[in-house]
Amino acid sequence: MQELGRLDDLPLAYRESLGAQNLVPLWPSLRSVLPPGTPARRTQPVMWSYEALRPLLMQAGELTPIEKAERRVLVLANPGHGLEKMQASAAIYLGMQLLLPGEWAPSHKHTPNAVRMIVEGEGAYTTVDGEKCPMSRGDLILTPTGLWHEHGHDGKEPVVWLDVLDLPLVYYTETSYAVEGKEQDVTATRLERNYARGGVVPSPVFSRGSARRYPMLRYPWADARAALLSLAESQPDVEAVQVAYVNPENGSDCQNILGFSALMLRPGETLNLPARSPAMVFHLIEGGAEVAIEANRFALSPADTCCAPGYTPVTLKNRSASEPAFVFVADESPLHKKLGVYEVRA
Ligand code: GTQ
Repeated sequence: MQELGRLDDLPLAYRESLGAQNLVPLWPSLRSVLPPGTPARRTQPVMWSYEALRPLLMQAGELTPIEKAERRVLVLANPGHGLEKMQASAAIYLGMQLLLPGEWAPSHKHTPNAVRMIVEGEGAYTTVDGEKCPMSRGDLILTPTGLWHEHGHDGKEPVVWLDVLDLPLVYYTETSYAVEGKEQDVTATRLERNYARGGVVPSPVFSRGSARRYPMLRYPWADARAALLSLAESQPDVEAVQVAYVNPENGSDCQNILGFSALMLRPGETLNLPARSPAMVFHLIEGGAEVAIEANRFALSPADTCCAPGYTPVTLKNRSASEPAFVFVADESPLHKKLGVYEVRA
């Protein structure tokens, strides 16, 4: 490849004249903004151990009252981006949020999309757009862009969940903002049971009103887990036992920017994922798994989380020969597909 001219090849006076008019020569930077073959990346393979972070999260519960935090969250930050950027990858933000019994995280809405993957504890709920969504281990609750949401807790134990947001991307595009609201009335009944039977959905034909953009806000783990087990049983040859969290009205990704799925690793299974452009996040719900990314071997126990950069093959291994392992996966594929940059490399 042709070597290009460097900045210090240019006379100082010329560079100063360019700068004075807010002009920059492209050629000294051309190879860095358009690197050959594979993108430059900041996202590093990183793992966050739940056992290691949990005491610090509980300590935050003692140090900072909820009124002083609004959202009591420890952000899972990728050092490759700089911890202060609060990014797991280019588009993904991850945070572990703690709500103690009796606490309330007040209502707001914002432009970034969020989901919650419940990690531990019973009795908390998120009210989204007037719909009260109870939280149990493994449930996925959506709080899509622009919908009011607040968190409450009527139980007795600390409740922790993993927040996954597209905040880095929305912030980068200078479209990130929030609006504070007042406590929501619970006005909507929970609609998720309407979609619990695959293949039949509420029909709009004889009733007025159009389908909501986000018809399903809570995806119970019991249903996703049962779907994985029946998939594994009915299609023993299927390459990956995986279900996607989709809009049940039209089968599209459940949110606009990030994609979400659940994966079952059969006892003893090794799953080789090809290098794809989107970065990915793995959060272990149940069992034991090893995630191999380049030279890294992350041994995940329940509630551990790790991330993998894009354009990198990943190998997932069930560490048990007798029990299945269940993994929650978040990735940037809806974004890449919409942008037209999605790629799978053989
Ligand atoms: O629960 O609404 O981790 O607004 C970051 C921003 C959680 C939330 C986060 C948020 C929330």
